[in-house]
Amino acid sequence: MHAHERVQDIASISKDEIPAEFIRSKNEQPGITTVHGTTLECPTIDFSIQDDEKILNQIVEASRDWGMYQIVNHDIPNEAIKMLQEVGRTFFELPQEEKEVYAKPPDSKSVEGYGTRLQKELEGKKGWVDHLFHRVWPPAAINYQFWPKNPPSYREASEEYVNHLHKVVDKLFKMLSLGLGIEGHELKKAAGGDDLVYLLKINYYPPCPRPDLALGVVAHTDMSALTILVPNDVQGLQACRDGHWYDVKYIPNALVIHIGDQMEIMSNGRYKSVLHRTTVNKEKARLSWPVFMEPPQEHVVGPLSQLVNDENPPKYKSKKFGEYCYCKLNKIPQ
Ligand SMILES: O=C(O)CCC(=O)C(=O)O
Repeated sequence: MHAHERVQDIASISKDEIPAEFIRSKNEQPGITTVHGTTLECPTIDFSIQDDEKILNQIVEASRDWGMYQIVNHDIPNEAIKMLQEVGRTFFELPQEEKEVYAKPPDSKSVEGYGTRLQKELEGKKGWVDHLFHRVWPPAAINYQFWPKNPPSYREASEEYVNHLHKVVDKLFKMLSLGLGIEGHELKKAAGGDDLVYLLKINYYPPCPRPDLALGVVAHTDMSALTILVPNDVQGLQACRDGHWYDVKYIPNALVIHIGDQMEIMSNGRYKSVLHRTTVNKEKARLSWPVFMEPPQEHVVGPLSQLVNDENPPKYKSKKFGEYCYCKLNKIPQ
């Protein structure tokens, strides 16, 4: 492994400038393309109100019009989020060679492991971010070789967070189903049911001397059905609305929900996956913990049959999730 392949290493020796491959083209540079003076007020949904119908309507509208929203007063204890964040940060602060033990094997077809670049970028540019990916659910899909052993509480903290996550996942799938006029269990079933895979990613965005020129994660929509994310307290997430980029306000302990491509497909376009990207910070490391809720690789996903008829023909192909990912990552049309 080349010593300077990790962005964390590059960051540690970059004082005022950054290497050319991190400088985005003009149409992407956050310094030029961010709308200033407004943070995007993407919807905030309070799960603690005693009015399920109101929550349902808010989720459905936000999933249709925005594809992104934040949930507050969910049942996940702040302490569980804090522990998840603490163990992740501790891992990324380990010496580089300790992290390399978990590096994604070069010939691996899975994304699992510690790594730096995911998507092929057309101009050969790089994002200012390293990551760790590993599946956290269901138990049969877990490869503990990619779970850090240091800090020792890493596994317990991650499992604790996942235990709390199930309720939110099931509630979202149920409400999104009902919002399509179908039975509550249908959407989750169509996404893989009990085999639905939860893939945890930790993004580590080191401090960057030129946050005006670099991006963390470049503009993309998630391939998942749903993504549930918690960031640390450093601003960085941006969403695209009508072709403009806006900061998404950081709300402590909120869960950020992204509608992913598979949800857009299953709903035949009634819910929209959201185009988003991240910026980086000059002084502070930013971290985020998205969990991607994905169908198993061999599972076929397409518009739900209940939503398709002569007036509403399918707008998307049905295909195996694994094939969808292969096409997307290699920029092959779906
Ligand atoms: O860091 C974030 O807030 C977003 C991360 C993201 O979009 C991704 O990892 O796909």
